[in-house]
Formats: sequence, structure tokens, C-alpha cells
Amino acid sequence: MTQLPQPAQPDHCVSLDEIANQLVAGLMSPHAAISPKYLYDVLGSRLFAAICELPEYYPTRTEAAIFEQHAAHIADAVGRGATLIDLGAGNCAKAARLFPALQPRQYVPIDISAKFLQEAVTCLQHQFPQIEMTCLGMDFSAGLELPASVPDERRQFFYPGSSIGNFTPLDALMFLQRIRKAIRPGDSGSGLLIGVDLIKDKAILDAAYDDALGVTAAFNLNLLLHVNRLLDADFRLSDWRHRGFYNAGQQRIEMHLEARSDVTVCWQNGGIRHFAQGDWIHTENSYKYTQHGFVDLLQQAGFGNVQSWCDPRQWFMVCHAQA
Ligand code: AVI
Repeated sequence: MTQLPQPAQPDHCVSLDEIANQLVAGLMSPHAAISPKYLYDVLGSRLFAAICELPEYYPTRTEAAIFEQHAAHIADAVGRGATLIDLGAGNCAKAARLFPALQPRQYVPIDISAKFLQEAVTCLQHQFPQIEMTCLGMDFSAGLELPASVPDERRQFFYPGSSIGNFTPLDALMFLQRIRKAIRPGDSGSGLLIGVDLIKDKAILDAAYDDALGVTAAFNLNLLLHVNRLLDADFRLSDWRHRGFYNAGQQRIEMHLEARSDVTVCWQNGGIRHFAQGDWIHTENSYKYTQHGFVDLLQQAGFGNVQSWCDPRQWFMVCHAQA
């Protein structure tokens, strides 16, 4: 099985040459792969938002229901009046729904797309004038150096949406360790609030990543349009088919694009690759955890005192872990 290039977050800080080199290396590898970060151009981000509305894609609404049902207990664990650091905040909607319960003193949303983030925060600041808001446009997957304007005590990191699943378990461990290191040793008022998707029936997982409406297929195929722009390549959507399924042995969803016939793809500076009918390009992994397995990972990363909340079907888990 191919290991996909990580991280899953878009990284617009690297040069166009580096992007091209990374893409070409993935396309030329014996098991062709394209990093999932290229799923999220403007259209891809909109398609992902549409995925979150699909009946089959349970994670978003299941996590929201857990936050709603257990808001008071979650707030007890996190502590009111902390600095809430939202990793990959996007439109800040998930954190905003928690503001009434958590009553953060300061809100620090971090996202690679600084402009989009600033617009969201300007709106939010009107709604919650009592919360100090500091927007950070940065690629947190590359490092978590926070500026001096973010107090180094009572830091509560927020990483919802089961985005941790888009890292390999080893990369997830290293990412959790980086968060742990961004917390002052012995500061029991600091911690991490994180959403994790759990292992469940294969049919439910398969449907969530290969929906009847074909939105996930469009999300996956749109990657090729993005690569065409980045690499001046000539992928044709009609040559490729979406594959999304649960690989129980690896405890992960895999997304691939499968060649419908023999295909030749060309790109800038004479780059070329032939794909035979049935060949795959690996585009994303989404790891699923057992409750015990994820708590174990948090502990390995140096977190303690883990509390968790699940939905009644035990499909999704929200954890709070202390530093
Ligand atoms: C962003 N991430 C948590 C999603 C997931 O479920 O792994 C990405 C996604 N890929 C296909 N559908 C959703």
C-alpha cells in the first residue's frame, strides 16, 4: 500500500517549483500518489463543505451532536475563560458554536488561508465582542510556534472534524507531540479538544466516502483539475473513476482514482506517464480508530487525564486531554 505524502493541510507557503517537484515525484512513483492537500482548491473546499451535508457523511453532524449534547461537561473539562486555539479554523463555525459553553477569554483561529480566515473573524467579532480574537495565517502542520500575543498558559487547542485521521498514525503521533510541546510543562489548565472518527461497519464507512450523489467522486476528481493547473498537465476527468472504500486491515479509508482505460498523461517540461486500464492513483487516507487506540495515542504523545464523549451509536468520539 502507498504511503501518501503528508500533511493533509494545504501548504501555499512552498514555491511553485517545490509543488511541481512534489507532484511529479508522486505521479512518477511506482504506486502513483497525489497528496490530499491538493484536494482543497476553491472548488474542492466547496465540495468538501457539500460532503459534510450528505446523508452518508456522518462525521460532521455526529460530532456536532456530541458537542451539543455534552457541552456543559466538555466546558467543565476544558475550563471556561481559556485561550482557544483553533487548528484549521476555516470559517470558525465549529468553535463559534462552542463559545457560549466554553466562554473563551481569547480565540486564536489558525488557518493557511489567512484572507478567508480574517473575513470570518471580522464577522464573528461583532457577534462576540467580549472575546479577544487573534487571527493567525500559517501552516500549523509545519510547526506550532505561536506569537507572544498568545498567552502561554491556559492554552486549549481545538482540532475537530477527525482531521487527525488524514495523518498516518505515526504522523498523527508526531503532530500530537508538537501540540503537547506548545503547552508549558505542568500547566494543567492547558489541553487539547479533538474529534476522532471510530471504526465501524464497513458498509457505513464505504458509503460515507462513496456517496450516491457522487459528491465525494467530484471532490476526488477535482484534484486532477487542480493538478492540471499546477503542473500544466492534461488529465481528462472522463478517463478516471473515483474509488473510496474502507481497508479494514489498515483501519483506514482509502481514496484512489482509477484509470478507466489506458491513459497517457503529459505535463510541463516534457513530463509523461502511461497508466494502464485499472491503474490507481492514491489520493487520500482517512484513518479510523478504536476508542482505546486513540486514547493510547494521546497518552503516547504525553497527554494525560483524557475524558471522552461519544454518540449513542459510538461512531465518533470527542476527547479532551490535559497536558
Ligand atoms: C477533512 N477530512 C477529515 C475528511 C475525512 O473524512 O477524512 C476528508 C474527506 N475525504 C473524503 N470525504 C471527506
